[in-house]
Amino acid sequence: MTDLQKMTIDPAIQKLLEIAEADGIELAWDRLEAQQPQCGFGRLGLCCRNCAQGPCRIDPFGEGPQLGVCGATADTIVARNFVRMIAAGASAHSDHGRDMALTLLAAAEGEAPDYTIRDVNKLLEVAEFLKVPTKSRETMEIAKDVAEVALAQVGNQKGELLYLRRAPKKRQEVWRRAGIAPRGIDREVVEIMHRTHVGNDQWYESILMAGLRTALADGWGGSMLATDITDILFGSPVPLTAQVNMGMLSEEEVNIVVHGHEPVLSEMILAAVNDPEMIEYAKSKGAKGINLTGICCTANETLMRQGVPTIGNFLSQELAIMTGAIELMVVDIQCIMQALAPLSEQFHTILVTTSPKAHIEGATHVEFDEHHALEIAKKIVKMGIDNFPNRKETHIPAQVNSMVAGFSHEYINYALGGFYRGSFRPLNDAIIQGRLRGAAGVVGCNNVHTSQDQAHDYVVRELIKNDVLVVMTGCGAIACSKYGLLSPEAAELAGPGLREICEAVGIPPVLHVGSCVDNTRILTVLSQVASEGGLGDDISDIPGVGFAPEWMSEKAISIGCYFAASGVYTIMGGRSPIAGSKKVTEFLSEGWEEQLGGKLEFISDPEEAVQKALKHIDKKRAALGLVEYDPTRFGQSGDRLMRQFIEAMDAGLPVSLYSAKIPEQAKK
Ligand code: XCC
Ligand code: SF4
Repeated sequence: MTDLQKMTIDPAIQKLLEIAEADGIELAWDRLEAQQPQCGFGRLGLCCRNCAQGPCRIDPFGEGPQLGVCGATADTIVARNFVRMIAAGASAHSDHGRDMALTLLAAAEGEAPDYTIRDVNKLLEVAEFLKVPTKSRETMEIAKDVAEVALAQVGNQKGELLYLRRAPKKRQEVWRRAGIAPRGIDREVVEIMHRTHVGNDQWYESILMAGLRTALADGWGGSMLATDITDILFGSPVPLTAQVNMGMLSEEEVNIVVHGHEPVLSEMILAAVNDPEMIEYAKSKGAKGINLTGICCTANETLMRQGVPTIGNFLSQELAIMTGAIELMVVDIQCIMQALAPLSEQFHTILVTTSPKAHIEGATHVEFDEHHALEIAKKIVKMGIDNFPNRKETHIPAQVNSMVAGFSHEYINYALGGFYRGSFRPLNDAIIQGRLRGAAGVVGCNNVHTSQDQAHDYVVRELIKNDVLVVMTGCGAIACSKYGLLSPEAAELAGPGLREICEAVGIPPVLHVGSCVDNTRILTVLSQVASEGGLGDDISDIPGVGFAPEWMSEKAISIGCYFAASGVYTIMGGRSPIAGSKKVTEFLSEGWEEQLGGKLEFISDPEEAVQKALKHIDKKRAALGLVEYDPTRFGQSGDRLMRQFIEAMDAGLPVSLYSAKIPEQAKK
């Protein structure tokens, strides 16, 4: 591996890294080097700063101190640090969910005129889950109640979250028995902060179970509400084609980039750049038009609903500015590097922060307010246009890849079951027959400790080769789309059984199901698969696994834990933040598996991770009494529609996979 390959496998980023090196521009990789050696105690989870008698550090080699000043053991300290990560991650997702609910409320009350209900069916479905009456009521009345119940869920104090009932009955029982059915979203997070305060919960098992309860409040609470309300406001995604990577920046147009997580902002920026007046204004400044692209999860949101191109994932953000082609980058919340502010000063790029919760020193702050959404969005876009004449030399890498995005759980159901009878039956049957060995969710970030995208790419290729259907979200989905794995052609890389299904149903072997909060779509799919029959009656019976090969954020820890608590064997790549305690490490694995049927393990070697995952899938198949997976049994089919679709994509035609127009377009 060359030095560049050790940093990223993305050729576009490699090219920009060379320029950075030549120009002496400092990036995350350089700052990582400057950080060496990183604190060994912190790395293992063995440093406690929870009170002013510390910081206390436990010697992992058993020679130095084994107890903190208060007597806390390594196990307690590691567990406390870990659940605080869960609490932070769950807060991020759930606060996002709260803001979506507040936007829905404002829209329903007529106070946010730029938002409307784009998916009434989804509203009705959610209303039912939230016990909001719908019969002979106006849409906006229902929407108002849904928003209010959603907000009440966030602040709920007693009982259980309503969405838990979406899980298989058996799973709900598991949670109740373990005492981890979450009561309210805010309550669980607050309780973690309380528990981990000095002198409180000091038994690692009890701390970690409380952590799971908080993670569940995220997965089956805050994040699930965020996904549902986003679908209500902006429409449930259906498959569409889109383009990804830096080559989607334009030499001739004003480049506006959205980065962050909340579609409330990015959807309005999209509306603003499509405004004819704005386009005319851009032309008056010498540009050919306005080009909107995105980074990270807000990009995933607009990608899967409107096909807005994505130019990169987490580790691409600094390099995007370095192209010199971005007039304005507008950010909202989460995963935005502070380094963007000083970096953008070295170029002509204007960095605009918009959230009252996410200011960056040196950036321009234009506070977003959903009550005047479009007006503010236009103001921001205009700032970008005005900056176009300041553009200097650009370095836009040519890399572009095609992909299909937009597989909501509703759509997977519909695609598999056909037009008239949406159902997960075909998926279950495929697993039962062994055409599919199993299914996997591969999600999560980039992490500067490992080569950007490499683990995502490796894990996904191996899984599909072994006939494991993969669903992806977040930066992982962006990673693999850059290498063509989310396009229909990738069926060629799949094992024979999976390839056959891809061709028959017309889907890629890797499905993009959305942003990080949309990991809840995977929970919904798993629940429906479990209820469909033939694969046991709980999520933990399904031959499936979860992966976060390049995780770095606290949100990823919360996600990993709610998957484990939902019964999924979940593997996190990179370094283990609990390595300082053998007991904690074992408890998350064997301990949780015994109680919950799911477990969480940190495995840094992707090869080992894949082998363990396949073994687990086979173990679950055997437990269900299914035929042993045999790759030679399937794979004789072909499909005309699929080939036409691929041709149309190659010709650069903007086609939807299920559009009736495909055949004619493909013929041209
Ligand atoms: Fe952030 Fe969601 Fe991680 Fe990407 S994947 S770096 S959390 S943007 Ni969620
Ligand atoms: Fe040290 Fe205990 Fe205070 Fe942590 S809580 S800093 S271990 S004294």
